[in-house]
This record gives sequence, structure tokens and C-alpha cells, in this order.
Amino acid sequence: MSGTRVTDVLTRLIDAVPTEKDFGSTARSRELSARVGTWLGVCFLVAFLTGVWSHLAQLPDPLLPLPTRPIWLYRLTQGLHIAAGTAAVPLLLVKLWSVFPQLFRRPPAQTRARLLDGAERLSIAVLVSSALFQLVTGLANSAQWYPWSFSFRSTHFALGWVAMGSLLVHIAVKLPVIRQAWLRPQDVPGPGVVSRRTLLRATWAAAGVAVVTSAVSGVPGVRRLSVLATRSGTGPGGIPINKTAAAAGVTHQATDPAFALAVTWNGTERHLSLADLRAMPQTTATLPIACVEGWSASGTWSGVRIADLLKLVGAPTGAAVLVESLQRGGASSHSRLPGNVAADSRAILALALASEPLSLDHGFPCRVIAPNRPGALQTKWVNRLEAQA
Ligand SMILES: Nc1nc2c(c(=O)[nH]1)N[C@H]1C(S)=C(S)[C@@H](COP(=O)(O)O)O[C@H]1N2
Ligand SMILES: [Mo]
Repeated sequence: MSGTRVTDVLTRLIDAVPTEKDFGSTARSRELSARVGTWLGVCFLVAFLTGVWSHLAQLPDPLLPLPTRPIWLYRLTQGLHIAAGTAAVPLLLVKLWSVFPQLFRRPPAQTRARLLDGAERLSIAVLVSSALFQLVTGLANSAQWYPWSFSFRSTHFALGWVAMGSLLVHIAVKLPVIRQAWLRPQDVPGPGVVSRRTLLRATWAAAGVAVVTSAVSGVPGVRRLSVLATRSGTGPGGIPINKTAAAAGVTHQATDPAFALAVTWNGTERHLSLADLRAMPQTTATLPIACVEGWSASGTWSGVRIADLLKLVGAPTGAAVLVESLQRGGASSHSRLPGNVAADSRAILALALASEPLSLDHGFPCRVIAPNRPGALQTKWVNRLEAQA
């Protein structure tokens, strides 16, 4: 084949690739892209801010101690995180559908313009892939499905920054288009099967349904409406069970009559049987478990104040506490109570839920319950508390 033949074939091939004009739905428009994009941006911002907050709340040794009041704050922020992420799913799908013909836009001829065009495409590729990654891993985490080997929390956190950074670049580039789209009347009825207005309404409705079906899993009474709640609200005391004693491999040790809780500080160690714990002054508090996976439920817990246990070994008020579980391995098998949490009058080593002895799956013989904390830190089957300077 001669050189000219090759160029000829190549040119024909390139001509066969569709251009953006070949995707003819009149429901697509800059206004649609910009409006859906604006709400998508709002969802990402809410998810980002509540995500950073959740990350801070899970650091074992936060630089700034997070407050223990209001007791429901983490429940609210994590509910918002899941609601925003879920609403973003239909919004992102419509947004991608509305802009994908632009993938086939021919690059400009002029070198400078071509470079700029390439840079913009690259930033959009980063934005789209990080956004998809966040939504897919977030949804999978809600379903407790981990088809990967990396740490969900640190990866989701890192990619959150990537998504936010590329989103800011994208907004800066598109600001004129966004402004115009919101200033111009939205509906110029096109001859298409679906008008733009119908498409927009359907998009808002889909996002609304997504929010309702995810967020209500935190609202008592309507939890059964939630299609995304992977755990039933009907565990003992109305609280779902995240991991059973059998799954954690602690059944034998947790039910051993010789069980004793060790409390230590600076060389002093005390061992307390379940009877010893029950003989101590009991405190009752209504506190939620707010799981990062998107469900939350409030319970009435009774047990011994962590602060009272620390007094037994002479640990100073404000000491942090390392909490260890009978469970071996696994991210939730231990946690750390920062000093302000351990000192809180509502930080409890719970022995009972809803006036019943704690069930084995809720952490029998004893578990941590403290205000305004991620569920993952409410350690179950506790066998050791170590006060730390
Ligand atoms: N030892 C231990 N404690 C644990 C867990 C665990 O897997 N092992 N899961 C944590 C998580 S992620 C949550 S949301 C709560 C749930 O408590 P529940 O199962 O009593 O509802 O327990 C926490 N405590
Ligand atoms: Mo959790």
C-alpha cells in the first residue's frame, strides 16, 4: 500500500467517527448540563465536607478533640453524607449522558487552542473517573461489599480530594456557561420525544427518591422504606446488628463465666467480673449508633461510666483510653477514646440495652457507647481498657 493510500484510509476512518452533531437528542442542552451539574456540585460539596468530618472523627488521636455534644451531630453529618452521595448517582448519570457527545468534538487546529483543549479534557477525565470511583466505592461500602483489597476509608478519603480539586478546576473553566444557563429561561421546547423540562423534572425526582430511600434508614419508624438499608432495624432493642459474635469469632470467650474486664493505668491493673461491673453505679443514656455505612438507630443504654472505671485505677480525668475487644484482628476490634470523650458523663461501658442485658451480638458482656461518634468506634465485646497519658 502506498503512503497516500494509507493516509486516505486513515482519513476515511476518522471521518467515520461520529462528531458531537451526530447525537441529536434535543433534550440535551448546555442549560441542562449546567443545571444538573450545579446540583451535582452541591451534592459533591456536601459529601466532601461531611466526609472530611467523618475522617477526622475516626482518627485515633485527633489534633483537635471533636466535641461530644450535640450527641446526634455525627448521626446528622453521616446521614447527609450518604444522602448527598446517593442523590449524586442519578445526577451524574444524566450529566454524563448530556455531555458525552462532546467527547467526539474535533480538537481545534491551532496548537495553543489544541493544548488548552487537551488540558481541559484531561481535567474532565480526572473528575469523571474520581467521581465514579467515589460513588461506586461509597455504594459498595453501604452494602458492606468489598470487592477490592485497598483500605476503603483512606482511599475514599484521598480520592475525595482529587474529585474536589478537579471539580473546582472544572467550575472555574465553565463559570460563564453556568451563569448563562441559570440566567436564561430553561425551557425552549424542542421537537424531541422528551422535552428538556420533563427530563429535568425526572432527574430531580430520581435524586429525591434516592435521598429519601437512603436517608430514611436513619429515621425511626420509616426505616423499612429504605431500599438501601442492608441491615434490618429489628435487632434486639430495635438496633441492627453490624457483625455477629459468631462472625467475630468471640462467642466462646464472651459467654465464658470466668470473663473479666481488665482496666489499667500506669502499672496498676484491676480485673472486674460481670458481677463486679453490675455492682457499680449504673448510668442510663439514650444514644445513637451511627454507622458510616449509612444507617443509624437510637437506643437506651445502661452500664458503668468509663470515667468511674478509670477512677478505680487512679487514672486522671482527661486521660485517653485504648479500648480492646475479645475479637482478634479487624479494624473495629479496638478503638481509642480521646480524653474529652472518656471523661464525658455519657461515655458508657454498656451492660444493657432497652432494660435487657446486652445480647451477645450487641457486644455482651460489655461494649462502649459514647456520644457523637462513628458507629465503628463503639467497640463490642470489650475486655480491656487501658488509660493512657
Ligand atoms: N469488636 C467489634 N466491635 C464493633 C464492630 C466489630 O466489627 N467488632 N463493628 C462496629 C461497627 S462498624 C458498628 S456500626 C457498631 C454496630 O453495633 P451493633 O452491631 O450493636 O449495631 O459496632 C461497632 N463495634
Ligand atoms: Mo459501622
